[in-house]
Amino acid sequence: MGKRGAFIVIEGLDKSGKSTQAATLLRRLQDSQVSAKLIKFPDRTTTIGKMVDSYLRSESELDDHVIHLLFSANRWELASSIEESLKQGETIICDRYAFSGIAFSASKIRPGSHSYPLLDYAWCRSPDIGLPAPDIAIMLDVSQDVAQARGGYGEERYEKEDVQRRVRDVFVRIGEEFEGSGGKWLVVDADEKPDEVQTVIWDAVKDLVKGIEGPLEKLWDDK
Ligand code: T5A
Ligand code: NA
Repeated sequence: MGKRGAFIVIEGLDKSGKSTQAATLLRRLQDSQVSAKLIKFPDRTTTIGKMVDSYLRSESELDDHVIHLLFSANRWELASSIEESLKQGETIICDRYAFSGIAFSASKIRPGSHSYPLLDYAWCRSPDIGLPAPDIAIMLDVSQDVAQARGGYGEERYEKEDVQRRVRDVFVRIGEEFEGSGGKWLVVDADEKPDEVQTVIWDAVKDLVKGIEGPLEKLWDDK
């Protein structure tokens, strides 16, 4: 049996440059004759994705539990096609995944409280248990002032300084847990120029994209 494709997730705060880096990586893989495709979450094109999109633009209100489950359902919609592509030897670059799902929901606080969580961390993690696990998650870490200076910042619901600070804290915890469960979690300084960020990313994935012998793991499958 041939090798399977690599599942590469790019995560990070808002405006950390995820989409820019994901697109550059895709071009580089295609130039190197690696079969690869780019997907992104939320996938705003599906029926569920349209509800998520409307919520993010503040055009609709949803209970916080509901929006969390919709983000996860949006990933489950694509789970079997991700598995199939990887099996066929295609590498997948994924712009945001389940880690964003936990980070943005678990960092919400109860109205009127300074730090009391609105949603339990373990509850936030649970709907994504069993999704295809990435072979590497690359976390683009951007500082607040750099992110705010970038195009489009502040247009969507979560693009506020206090939200982003709490999200970043949850990302740190998620990274530790993902590493603890045997996953690869790479934090990259995303304040740097696009080319410099890409160099670090390429270095981390260049062996993985040659294909992987081992099975695809399941996310948070700690038993
Ligand atoms: N969310 C998401 C959840 O709450 N739960 C979930 O489960 C998931 C999956 C939308 C929101 O949804 C939340 C998280 C988000 O708040 P999105 O659709 O991924 O998620 O958001 P986008 O708006 O597409 O992406 P971002 O706003 O986060 O931006 P990116 O992709 O990080 O940044 P990018 O590449 O688009 O760049 C932004 C700007 O900066 C420039 C670019 O040219 C662009 O103008 N730029 C740089 N400038 C200087 N130096 C660099 N290194 C640069 N890199 C990019
Ligand atoms: Na993006």
